[in-house]
Amino acid sequence: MRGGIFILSGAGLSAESGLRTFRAADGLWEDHRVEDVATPEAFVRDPAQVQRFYNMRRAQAALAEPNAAHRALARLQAEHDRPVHLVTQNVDDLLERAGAREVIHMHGALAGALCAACGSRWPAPAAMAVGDPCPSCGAARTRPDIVWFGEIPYHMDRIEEALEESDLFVAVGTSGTVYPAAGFGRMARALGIRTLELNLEASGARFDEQREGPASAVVPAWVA
Ligand code: BJW
Repeated sequence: MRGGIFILSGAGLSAESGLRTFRAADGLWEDHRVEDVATPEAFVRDPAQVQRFYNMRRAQAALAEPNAAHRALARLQAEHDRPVHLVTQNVDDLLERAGAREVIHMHGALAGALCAACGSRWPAPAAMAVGDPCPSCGAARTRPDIVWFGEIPYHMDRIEEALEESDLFVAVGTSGTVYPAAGFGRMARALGIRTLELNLEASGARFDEQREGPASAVVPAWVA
């Protein structure tokens, strides 16, 4: 049965909590593009650099606080009488720290470590090091539990089900440049679902309605 709300968030949701977006002018990390550090190939080429990138991101996320947009989405999920599916491309835990439940992290989580040998997962230490052994199998092939370019995003079946039971699709703070998330709006329209974009600046993708402004203003105003 339809009636739910599907909310897809991106880096713009956490920008006002002090976490950088990827494709803004300030989106470079030590002069590297995200495409150069967030790939399996980069991890093979220079694992220490990739671990440094994610250790830095963990440190930044630990210092960040949820902003008014995270809190508004958590409140909407708690108070709405139909399901509110929070699907995020973000790897921080600011929605959870704002009180949200069941956040679907399609690109993984900074808080997780993953064994490339046996696939087991465990909480990542604040600083992962190259060659840290996997607690389950002992292999020294541990990595951040993050979906890099060329890898299949997590929870795709759940995401598809959530979309099919929704009648409103809302994209918050995402540039719509990275697939498959970039295709969710089009999928929603094909299913006859109304689409809304909340972004600092319209992304250029087609939506039924667009509201421009910082997430900390436009999200609470929409939820109210
Ligand atoms: C504000 C704001 C404020 C600012 N308030 N708003 C050619 C064609 C089509 C596809 C491909 C292709 N070549 C390769 C691909 C596939 C590839 C892809 O899409 N590449 C594109 C670059 C072309 N995708 C993949 O490889 C994915 N896997 C895949 O496709 O597998 C195949 C498959 C899928 C499904 C089923 C079966 C098979 C994997 C993608 C993994 C993405 N990983 C990253 C990094 C890891 C996570 C991390 O380290 O954090 O994820 S890349 C990076 O981009 C990160 C983000 O989650 C993702 C999206 O970025 P986001 O969130 O939109 O951020 P920005 O910076 O782009 O935009 C910020 C927005 O906020 C802007 O709009 C601002 O206006 C706004 N904003 N301040 C409100 N205050």
